[in-house]
Amino acid sequence: MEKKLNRVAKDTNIFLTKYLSKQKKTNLLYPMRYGLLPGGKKIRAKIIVDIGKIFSVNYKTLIHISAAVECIHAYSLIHDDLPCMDDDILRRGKLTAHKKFGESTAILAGNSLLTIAFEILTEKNLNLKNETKIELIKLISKCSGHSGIAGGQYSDLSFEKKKISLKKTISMQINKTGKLFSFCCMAPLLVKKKKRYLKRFESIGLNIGLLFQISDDLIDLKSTSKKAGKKTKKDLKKGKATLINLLGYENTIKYAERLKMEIFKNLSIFEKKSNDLKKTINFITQRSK
Ligand code: GRG
Repeated sequence: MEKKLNRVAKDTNIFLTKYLSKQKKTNLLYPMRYGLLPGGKKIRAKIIVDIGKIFSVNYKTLIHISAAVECIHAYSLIHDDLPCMDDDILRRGKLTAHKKFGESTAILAGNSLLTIAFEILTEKNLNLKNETKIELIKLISKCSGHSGIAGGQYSDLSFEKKKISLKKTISMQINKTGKLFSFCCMAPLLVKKKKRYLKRFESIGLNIGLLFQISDDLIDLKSTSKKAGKKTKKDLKKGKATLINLLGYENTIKYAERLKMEIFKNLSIFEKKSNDLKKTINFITQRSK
């Protein structure tokens, strides 16, 4: 599984390196590269490739869409680390973008990564009908903005040090982390016009997001900064609304097992074709960074 993940990460990085090298040279390109390329697992790209495999989508198309997703993900991490948000100094084992380049540059590099994602999806060499490109851009916009990543981040910050219900915590995590995964799960279906499966894969994506968030919270609780490449043991100190803080360790593990079973049940009709995706999901639950 890790070999295949590395392959997808490498191909996504090659695409992005080439793409950025063809851009007009500006002062923001280096900080954009810094936040985007080295160190990230590119797990969202792997999920796009795994689902693309179920529906026989062309690999080049999948990497092209993955590149756009990874730009949005990198923007969200750069902004998440800012002093006005989670105020972190370490990300992917290196200084965070604002520590390295200053706050205003980090904000602008993040903004530029967000907008370049849309540019990537409009490219002529993405061999899809304009109508499909518009559907992809609309969905990724919805998953990134106020009803997705940004909205979830707003809730996450406003929930700090408050008593928040399980329902509200799950809904915050679905927006902050789950919506981008749901885009990854639905994008190959939009490409192949398999609209009858959209709802099923939206739900799979949201559940993968929750599972991913739980493993992130477990890393914060149990891992070290050295292993994780970012500061750990922050959630409790900051009074973050997490499932572990709400349900306790044992019940969170049980909840994660139920999420995984539900995802696998939803995949059962695809039999062997979904094996790669199942392996990626197992990797998410066992990851250490
Ligand atoms: C600032 C608009 C805005 C949003 C921030 C992404 C995010 C929302 C917050 C990050 C906080 C966090 C720990 C979320 C949990 C899920 C997550 C995005 C983890 C990091 O993603 P990985 O592990 O990172 O895929 P790599 O470095 O491998 O790319």
